[in-house]
Amino acid sequence: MIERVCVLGLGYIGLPTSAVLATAGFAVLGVDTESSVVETLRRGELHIEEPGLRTLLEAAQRSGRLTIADRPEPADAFLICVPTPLTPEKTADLSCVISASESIIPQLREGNLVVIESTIPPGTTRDVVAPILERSGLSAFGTGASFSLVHCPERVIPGQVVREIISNDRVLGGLDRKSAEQARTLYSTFVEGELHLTDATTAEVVKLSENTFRDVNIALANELSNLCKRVGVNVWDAIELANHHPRVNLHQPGPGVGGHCLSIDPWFLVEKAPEITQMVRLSRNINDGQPRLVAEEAMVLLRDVLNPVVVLLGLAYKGNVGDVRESPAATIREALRQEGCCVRTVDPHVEVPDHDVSNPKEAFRGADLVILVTEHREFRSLEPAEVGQGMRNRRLYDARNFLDHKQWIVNGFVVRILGDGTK
Ligand code: SAJ
Repeated sequence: MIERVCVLGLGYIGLPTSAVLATAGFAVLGVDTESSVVETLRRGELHIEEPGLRTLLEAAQRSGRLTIADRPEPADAFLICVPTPLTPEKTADLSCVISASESIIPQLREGNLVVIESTIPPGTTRDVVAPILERSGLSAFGTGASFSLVHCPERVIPGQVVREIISNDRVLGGLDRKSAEQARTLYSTFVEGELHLTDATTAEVVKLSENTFRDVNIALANELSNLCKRVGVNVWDAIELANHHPRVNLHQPGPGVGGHCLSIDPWFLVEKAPEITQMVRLSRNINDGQPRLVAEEAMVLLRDVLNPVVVLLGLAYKGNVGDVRESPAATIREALRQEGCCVRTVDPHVEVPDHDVSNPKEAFRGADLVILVTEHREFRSLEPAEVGQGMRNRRLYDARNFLDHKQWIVNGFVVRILGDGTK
């Protein structure tokens, strides 16, 4: 019977999961090794932006069942929700998963359940995490297994985490069947989607396949976008029409693929078999090339301007989130600065660093070009007349086909759209 749950890592996944578990009736110990995170949460404040998370956390804190700490304590179940970044060699950096697993060793008891929600390369649960946990003296394998070990990959999309953590189907990949079944008793208490039981390595591949599917699809959209430019077609119209086919679902082109998932996870497949994952690698490279392409197209729009001033709308990796991890905007900004541009950034969801102008009106003063990088809903209500007032040149590059271009043209803007070869 699971009553006490210890969640390791209080980021985008661990924090909402801790809160959901507490509201579902478990006694939850949320653990983070970052002291600033622990202090912020103990004050009842949030260190990340996610719609609905504040309300969820307040409910968890009101329940009195959520405690925040900097180290684990004995529990019935341990959930590892720590990041797995990419090394410079484009392999998984498992150091957080390893240290979280090691921190459980002294707490592990017979009958415990350990779940890894972090995204990991195939084989990690069995070959890396299990041997670490067995240093406790308990056994993970075979008929003598004395604790359960499961990979249950998180699948929530930033921006809709609070809803999806409950509504999404989950894959429970156990080291053995008993492990997967024990995980089912925990997840069935708060997941409304279906629970699919499988083995740990299959679950690892499933998770990586999901994000790779999306990354490859976006790479195709980006390649088509560049082709459309060449042949004088508007890619947005072409994709919209193609998607009327009952078996076609092309994704959207854009300034690049950011965030902590799509831009990283496909490499975990490549790392395991570089010679047979060529499409995965090519797609990654295509998507990684998009920010540079945006910068190049911006420079074409600025070729007659001396000392150009550019305003980037958006620093976050996608619309309506405050997450800047792996954001294409940072690469675009850097590339434009290298070209000699003065670059300012406006982002209502992100605390923009000091050297940028965070007051939108100030940002546009004397500028030559506005680039829409991130599709934040706030940018739709920008008034082109107001934006253009202080600008030196009224030019707009929309890398997401997001703004109401007619309004901008009426107000004297020269407008270019990524992937639109008709202009
Ligand atoms: N993007 C495009 N074109 C599109 C869709 C997205 O250029 O058509 C870009 C976005 O602008 C963004 C990046 O891709 O920069 C990734 O955004 P996303 O919304 O596709 O996904 P993430 O990274 O926020 O979340 C993904 C989700 N995975 C899938 O949908 C298969 C989510 O369900 C996962 O839980 C999450 O990765 C994760 O944590 O792995």
